[in-house]
Amino acid sequence: MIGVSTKILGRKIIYFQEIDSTNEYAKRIAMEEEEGTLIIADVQRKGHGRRSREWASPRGGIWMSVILKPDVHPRHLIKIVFVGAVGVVEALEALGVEAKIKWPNDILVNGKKICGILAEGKYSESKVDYIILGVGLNINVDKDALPPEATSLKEILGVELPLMDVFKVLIGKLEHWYGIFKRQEHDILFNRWRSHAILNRKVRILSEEGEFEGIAWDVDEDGALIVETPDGKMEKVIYGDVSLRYA
Ligand code: BT5
Repeated sequence: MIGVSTKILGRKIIYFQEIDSTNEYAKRIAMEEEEGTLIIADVQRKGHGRRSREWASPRGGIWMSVILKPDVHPRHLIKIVFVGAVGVVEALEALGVEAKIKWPNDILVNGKKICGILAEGKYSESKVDYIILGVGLNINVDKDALPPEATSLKEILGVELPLMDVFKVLIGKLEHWYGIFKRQEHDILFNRWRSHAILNRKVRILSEEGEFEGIAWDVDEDGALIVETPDGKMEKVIYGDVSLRYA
């Protein structure tokens, strides 16, 4: 039994030593489960990111997904990834590690990715069935088990941390920011996000429609990235199948 002090997140915890993917499992059971049910595994055999990109999930990380059922209009669901990002950054801050958010879903320390967030939902035009907030955080993971552009808390701190301690801090922060989201205090969420995000930077956006360069200035109230192109036009880039590189 894992003792947690959160009220919603993790009120039911389903733990696996090994699983295909906690997000996939969460999607399979989401309709029958109450809000807050959390799936966590020591190892994922088929952890994934956006567009089925592989997510390395060996022993030593937190690989978890939480089922959420907010009573909000589906257009707000995009903001769940911002809840995840701010929660993770604050959890790392509580452990003495300064992290930055790279829009839309990467958390970096010293320019290297320590965490990825994946929100996947089921909803109609007017109603949310569920949204799964998936978080993959590298804690005691050895460097050689990760892609070269990744890092872990172990690499940064030089010591291993008890996974359970990090987990408890993390879900406390996620619950706090999920409460703010549910109360529709979106300004508070975005302002906090901005204070940790890498903005005012030259970026290159890659999407299926092509590539363009510009300066990332801000996010709008829907979480779209506002990029100024070299001819002075402001383009809005929507979280989806895009990737962003710092130019
Ligand atoms: C993400 O995707 O960053 C979201 C990853 C979400 C993982 C969690 S773990 C629990 C839950 N269950 C799942 O199956 N998924 C979620 P994306 O933006 O598409 O980035 C993927 C890219 O990150 C890969 O192509 C690699 O370059 C890099 N990568 C893969 N594994 C990594 C790791 N462990 N740490 C850092 N970077 C990694």
